[in-house]
Amino acid sequence: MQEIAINDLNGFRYLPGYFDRASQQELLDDVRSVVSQAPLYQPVMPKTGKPYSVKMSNCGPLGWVSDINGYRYQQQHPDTKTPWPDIPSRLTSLWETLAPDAPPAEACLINFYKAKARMGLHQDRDERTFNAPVVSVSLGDTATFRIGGLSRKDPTKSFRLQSGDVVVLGGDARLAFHGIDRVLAGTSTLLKNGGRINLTLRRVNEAE
Ligand code: MD3
Ligand code: FE
Repeated sequence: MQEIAINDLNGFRYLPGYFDRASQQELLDDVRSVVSQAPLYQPVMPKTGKPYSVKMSNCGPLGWVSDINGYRYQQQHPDTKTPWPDIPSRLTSLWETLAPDAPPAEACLINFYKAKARMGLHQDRDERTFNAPVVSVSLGDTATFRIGGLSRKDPTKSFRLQSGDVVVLGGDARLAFHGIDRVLAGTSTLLKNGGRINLTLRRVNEAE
């Protein structure tokens, strides 16, 4: 376990190789089961309706969605209108291990990146509480991840996130600007047709 200080932000933990290959395969099977019930959909940006390059789904009581009207957490899949599947037990266990003081995770966002997909620099601030950390798992092709400070203008550092790596964003890092610059195609054999999956577990509401 290592904790890396970035731009004086505490609470960024980078856990390379947290999941071995067998565990990555099990997580992938979990993701396939979720996506068979809650298919990946194409989110679009509020106001402009421009599609993201990333496709998304969710599991848990709440899911993060973005459409022409805005970003929000909601209980139903935007296309099928049915509740999101449960968070697989392997991921609830991960949350309990890495966020032991936090109430249960309410949302697990699934991001799917094909080779050319990216995610611009942003903050995760659609939740109603920032006390709990965000826990993120990477599967499939390696990506270059960028993280800065609490202001968009702050300097950034970039890291490679490989299949099986876990990142925990707590403390001040919870509101750090971050994004995915690019996916390095062909760097993993986990996904037969390539691409990258990122799972982010989040608490949305204040503890009851
Ligand atoms: C730093 N996902 O879903 S994961 C997102 O790889 C998101 O798909 C990226 O940013 C991805 O919002 C990055 C690592 C990550 C996740 C949440 C964070 C880094 C973070 C929240 C605060 C600061
Ligand atoms: Fe984010």
